[in-house]
Amino acid sequence: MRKGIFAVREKIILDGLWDFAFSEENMDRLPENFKDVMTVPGCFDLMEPYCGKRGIGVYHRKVAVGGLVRLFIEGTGLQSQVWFDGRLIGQCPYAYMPEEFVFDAGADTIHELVIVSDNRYNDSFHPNFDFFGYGGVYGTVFMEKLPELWIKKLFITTEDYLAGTVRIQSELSQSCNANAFLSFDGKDEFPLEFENGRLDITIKVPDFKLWSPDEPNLHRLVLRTDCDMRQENFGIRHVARDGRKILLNGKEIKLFGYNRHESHPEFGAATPVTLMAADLRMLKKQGGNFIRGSHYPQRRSFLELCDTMGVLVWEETLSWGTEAPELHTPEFLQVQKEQAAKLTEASFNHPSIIIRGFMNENDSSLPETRTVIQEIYRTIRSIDSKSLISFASNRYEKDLCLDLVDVVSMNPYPGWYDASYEEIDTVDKVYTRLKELSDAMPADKPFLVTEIGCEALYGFRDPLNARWTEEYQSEVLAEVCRFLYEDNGCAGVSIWLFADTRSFVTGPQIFLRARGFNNKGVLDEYRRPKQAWKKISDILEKLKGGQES
Ligand code: ADA
Repeated sequence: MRKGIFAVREKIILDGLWDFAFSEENMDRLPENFKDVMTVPGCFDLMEPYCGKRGIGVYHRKVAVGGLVRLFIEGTGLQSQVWFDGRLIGQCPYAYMPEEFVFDAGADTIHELVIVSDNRYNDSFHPNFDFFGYGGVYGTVFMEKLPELWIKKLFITTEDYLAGTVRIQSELSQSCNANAFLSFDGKDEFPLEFENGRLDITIKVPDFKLWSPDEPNLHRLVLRTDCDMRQENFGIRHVARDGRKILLNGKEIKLFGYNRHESHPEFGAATPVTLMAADLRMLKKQGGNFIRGSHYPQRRSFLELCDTMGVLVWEETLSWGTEAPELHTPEFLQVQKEQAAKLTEASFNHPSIIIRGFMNENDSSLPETRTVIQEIYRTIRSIDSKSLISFASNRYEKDLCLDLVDVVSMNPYPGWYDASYEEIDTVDKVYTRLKELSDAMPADKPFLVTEIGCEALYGFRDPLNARWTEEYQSEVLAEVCRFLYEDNGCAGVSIWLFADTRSFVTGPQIFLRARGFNNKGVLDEYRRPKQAWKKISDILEKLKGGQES
């Protein structure tokens, strides 16, 4: 046991002002002159004179670096290319997906880094998606200088939460033997050995504490070799299912929270970390514990906040309402599998992620969809042996794929998409429909209502309490809470939607989306609470009072 001097990787933060050029046409080659500047992170299509335009935004900056480097990009949209000194380094094919590139940056001097962000729709981001497709660089960008032999992978899994043991899987960049040292929370180091570039051990964390939403205790692991060091925060926690229940650390937990888009009218998908933190603080203060990260990879900074603040997360791949024949093509499956694998690896060590999701509202009422779901499930499971896996369905009783996943998740909209000429409102249908749906679902799996809600325009109050009023939304969501907290075999609800979110601004669906926003937020897009926010807060407060007494 000893303590040593660490070889810390030199990190170069690349956020800030970049040169910028834009074209609505394809480009034959990268521009040589940049007449404009743009901030990173940032969405160029929210900045004049590019507001709402679709085309190619080229970001350029100089960087003083040399040797082997790792470039990290926290997410871009809708797809991007990365160039270094005029050489194509790699692609960011999927919006929101964090990407990393390892390459030789050459001599230690000034180099040119370019991110080409194309915000035109593509095969994995269609114009009918009910959330705006932003261009630009959504999150932080940095480079790290790597030693020749570097620690490539570091996965930490809770093995036994009662004993505080974790499995550590690590890989070096080369298949060789190497001495290593491991320490937890700055305490004594343990000597270890990589054999043929790999390490796979199970070890007890000294003085361990469990992670949970109420007590989000994190541990810090440092793994170092003679020439490299990696540090990771992790939490010791156990997620399981027992019949209809979700268990966290052996105890039943009911999930309550919201679907949340990484979106703000002025920042688009490049929301500042302060806004993310403010959102999560509102959720926690209300009494919620769960966010469904709809409908794409979450920013690493968001997951770090959830780990630290104690919020449970469903993370999912990018896709929205895919139907046959696209759903059954080998290309679509390949893209989903690639996304699922990348995402599972990228967010592996975040204790906040308890459910890994994929393919929102695909047509799972078709028998041919079974293989698609099976293959994506297997892809995730081959990397992550512990998390619960699910997809959110809008096929309800007709779904043919529910036996293939760990958690059954449904997006019903009683009270909204069931309008009739006879009634101003259908609030009375909400509880009964949810009960009916719950009763029809398999008894041996947790059942989640992953979406439910209705549109309300901020500030619109009306004595008729009709659809689009704050009053109507408030009444519907009160019924949803009643359903969740009465014993109906429902393990959790994520209300659609946390905050109003920019959606279609073109196309035939704009008539469904007043102002070009999905207005089902319980907060508006600037996070101003609608009536329902207070109503839900009061309900949760009362329940808490009831539990304590
Ligand atoms: C679906 C979809 C959401 C949103 C919602 C709505 O359930 O998953 O992204 O479009 O409907 O508001 O209609």
